[in-house]
Amino acid sequence: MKLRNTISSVELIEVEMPLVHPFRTSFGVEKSTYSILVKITDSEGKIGWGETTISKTPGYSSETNETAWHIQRDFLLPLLQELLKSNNSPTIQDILGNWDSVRGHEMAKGGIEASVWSLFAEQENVSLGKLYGGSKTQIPTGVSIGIQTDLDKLIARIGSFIDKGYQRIKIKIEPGWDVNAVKRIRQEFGDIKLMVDANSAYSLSDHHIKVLKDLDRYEMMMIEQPLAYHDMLDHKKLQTMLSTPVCLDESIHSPHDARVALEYETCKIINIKPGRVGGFANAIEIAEIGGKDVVWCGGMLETGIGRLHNLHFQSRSEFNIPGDTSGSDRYYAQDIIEPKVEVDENGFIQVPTAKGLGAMVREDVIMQYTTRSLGIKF
Ligand code: OSB
Ligand code: MG
Repeated sequence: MKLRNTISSVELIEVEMPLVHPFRTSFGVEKSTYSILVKITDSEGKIGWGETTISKTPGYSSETNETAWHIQRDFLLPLLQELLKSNNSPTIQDILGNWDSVRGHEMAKGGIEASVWSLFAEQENVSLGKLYGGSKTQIPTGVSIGIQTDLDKLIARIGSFIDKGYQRIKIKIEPGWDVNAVKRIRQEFGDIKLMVDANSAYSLSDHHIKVLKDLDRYEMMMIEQPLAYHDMLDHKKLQTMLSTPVCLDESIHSPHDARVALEYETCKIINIKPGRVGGFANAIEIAEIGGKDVVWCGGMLETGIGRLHNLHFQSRSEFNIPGDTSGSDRYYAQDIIEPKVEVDENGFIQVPTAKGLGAMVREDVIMQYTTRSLGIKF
């Protein structure tokens, strides 16, 4: 696929969206989501939207809203402008290749890349899901639940999501909030689809290995990123000690990382977050490398724009494991898209079929949450 009409402008819009519940993980508490939305307009006035899925602090990833703003404004957009002077109908691969001189900064790249896919869908008059190679009409989904102040609150919160239909429960864990929580969940809810995400809070110390082996007895779907955020070796050792599949999140930044992790049996499962791997072209490649039962789609508490992109991506056939894409209400009092994303009583989300993102972007609502913006004429 190639760009049909040339790009006339790109706007970076940083938003701060308050979460309805603070989200506590082993690396900190998030009270709001900070995203850089990317609005790309072509010479016919067609508009694409992307979301840069960064946080305020470098606790999950080394990127933050400040680093992404800097890299997008000072490097990625000038490089894109330069490319368009010599090639006015680039492909996604041309755009990514042109950014090779910028190392890392996957999320900064992914936000702009997503806006180009969205513009392609508008120009081609097709749904974004189709461009992402998907054909499913609905996707199975789950919810990721933060660390709570006590176990009763955790049980109540899980109960409310099970009542709403969510197919799978993921809880965040850290030393001191792990085996006790999982044991209680199994007592209260029996054999629900359950998994834990440690966000790198454990090591291969004797004490932690004991905890991880205790967790192994609860027949969970997987344990996500228990060890260091950049590790590929200790997770491999850990996987040989556990029957529960190890899932990598933070350690995977590219299709190459995914190949290393799977070929070296560092993990059995990969959480694909399109932003973390530099956008949807890489995310698709990883989905193809892993296939069914191996890959699933995570989330970064995205606003409606990133959520729609993830939804379309998950209409691909590989996604049979319920993901972390929850309904808009689970995150925000008011989403920036209409209609908002909803999970039905069987834990499925319908994939929009209309062209492009398949929902309306509420720029008036975006304005209420905007903390800064920058328009660049191409
Ligand atoms: O580790 O998967 C994670 C949110 C922010 C940062 C990291 C993670 C998460 C989640 C929430 O687990 C997923 C979501 O609901 O979007
Ligand atoms: Mg994770």
